[in-house]
Formats: sequence, structure tokens, C-alpha cells
Amino acid sequence: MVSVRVTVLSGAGMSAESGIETFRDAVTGLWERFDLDELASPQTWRRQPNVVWAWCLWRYHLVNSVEPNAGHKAIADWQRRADVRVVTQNIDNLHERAGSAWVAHLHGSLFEFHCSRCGVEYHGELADIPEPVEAVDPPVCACGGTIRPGVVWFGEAMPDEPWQQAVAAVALADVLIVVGTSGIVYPAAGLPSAALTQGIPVVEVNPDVTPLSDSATVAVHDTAARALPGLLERLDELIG
Ligand code: BV8
Ligand code: ZN
Repeated sequence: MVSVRVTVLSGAGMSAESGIETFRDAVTGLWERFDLDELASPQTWRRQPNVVWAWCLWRYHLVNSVEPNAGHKAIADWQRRADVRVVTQNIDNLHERAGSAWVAHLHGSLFEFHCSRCGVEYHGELADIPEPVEAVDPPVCACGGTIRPGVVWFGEAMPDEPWQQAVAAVALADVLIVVGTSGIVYPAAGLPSAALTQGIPVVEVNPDVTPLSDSATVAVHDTAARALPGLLERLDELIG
């Protein structure tokens, strides 16, 4: 029995009900004087590495302190009845912690670190910051370079392998489920229209209206944790 091929494209809204603020809301408190693209940029890293490091370290500890939500768990559970691939813009590890085996991180991960000069991976100590702090000096590599988070900053090319995996996962999908993304950041935001162009139905799950809502095959205006459990069973009725 050939199982249905479901590809999920997720964004920050996927993790909102786990207690991780979405991006539009994430730059609060200490970092609110920055806008997102500025804070997540090579330029700010060069100018103020200790501020960017503190922001990433805070989110690292925050993600470690929360749990996957019913949405993450539903997607992982679908693997028992379908061929599921997860393409995420999120740098948290909640899909994997929920049990999703196939996850492509387009924008990197908060759980990988490497030297910004020689590129060697870093598996050393990370400062424990229970509360957000303005600035923390990043570790220094043996080569003298600064250790940076393994995330993709604006203006930086995305790692090619997850991007190629994402394009392939969309092309072979019987349905693309787009969860919790505002569809603003490219090239990730181009994947749903690529699916529609290939005649692949797109189901959007988002409490708000996004640039995708009108062209999506179905727009489910609800949250990830509420809409995803049971969505697989409803797919036939939803997309006919
Ligand atoms: C690149 C890691 C080129 C960092 C991130 C084409 C057109 C225009 C601009 C560009 C273009 N191509 C490239 C660009 C530039 C840029 C870009 O897209 N800019 C935007 C702002 C216009 N793109 C890039 O720079 C990319 N790189 O193109 O390189 C290149 C090529 C060769 C050589 C050199 C360079 C790289 C982009 C990656 C940036 N890094 N993150 C870090 O975190 O520190 S992006 C980051 O922001 C996230 O990963 C994510 O992608 C994005 C946030 O968007 P969302 O996830 O959608 O979250 P958001 O908060 O916006 O929305 C949440 C949604 O959830 C909302 O709709 C809400 O209603 C919904 N929601 C809320 N609660 C729930 C919910 N849904 C369900 N359930 C709920 N409970
Ligand atoms: Zn180095």
C-alpha cells in the first residue's frame, strides 16, 4: 500500500504554542531596539558579536526549557501512516524532539556552532544565562576566530543540502502543509507557489491571513496545536 507523501513547511508559528514567541514578536525586551533582519545579520555579528551571541544563547536556553506542542507531535505521529518530510525555517529542535525523523533546517540550527574564521565545529562550553542579558562574549576558537551559531543570517546563502532536500520534498509531495509562517522570508516563502505550480495541493494552517491564504488550496485559520491533530484524516475531505 503506497503511503501518501506529506511535506510540511513550518515557520515560527509552529512553535508559538510551545512558548517560543514568533519572529515578529521575538525581538522584544533587551533586543527590541533592533529589527529582526538587523539582529540576524553578518553586519551586526561583525559589529557586536556579543549582542548577537547573547540573543542566540538566550533562545538556545529558552528552547531547551520548553516542550514540543500537540502540533509537532501530530506531524511526528503521521509518520506511522504516511511518508512525512518536514522542511522548517525554525532553528529550534522541537520537530526532532517530537519524533520527526526527516527534518530539513533551511535557516540552520541553534544547536550547532562553528568558528567564523576556520569553520571548525564547536562542541565546547556554553554560558548558562537563566535570564536574557544584553551581551555575552562568544567563545574563541584555537585559531583565534570567534565561535558563531549555526544559523543563516539575512544576506547569507542558505546551506545548499537542506535547500535541495526541500525542493525535492516539495516536488515529490502529494500535499504540502504550510504551518505558522508569514511567508515573507525568501527563498523559503517561494516553496508553496512552487508546489501550486506543480499541481500539488497546498493546505495552509495559520490563525491569520498571509500572502499565501488566497492562493492556497485550503486555508485552515487555526493554530498548529489545534488544527494539526486529526488533519491527516481530514485531508481527503479537505483537498478532495
Ligand atoms: C539569501 C535564522 C541570498 C536567523 C532567519 C527575494 C525577495 C525579497 C528579499 C529577498 C529575496 N531573496 C533574498 C532576500 C533577502 C532575505 C529576505 O527574504 N528578506 C525578507 C525579510 C524580505 N532572504 C535572505 O537573506 C536569505 N538568504 O537570500 O541569501 C544569497 C545567495 C547567495 C549568496 C549570498 C546570499 C536568508 C534568510 C534567512 C534568515 N534567517 N532565521 C536567526 O533566527 O537568528 S529568517 C527567520 O525569520 C526565520 O527562520 C523565518 O524564516 C523568518 C520568520 O518568519 P516566520 O517563521 O514566518 O515567522 P513570523 O513571525 O514572520 O510569522 C509567524 C506566523 O505564524 C504568522 O503568520 C502568524 O500568524 C502565525 N502564527 C502565530 N501563532 C501561530 C501561528 N501559526 C500557527 N499556530 C500558531 N499558534
Ligand atoms: Zn577557528
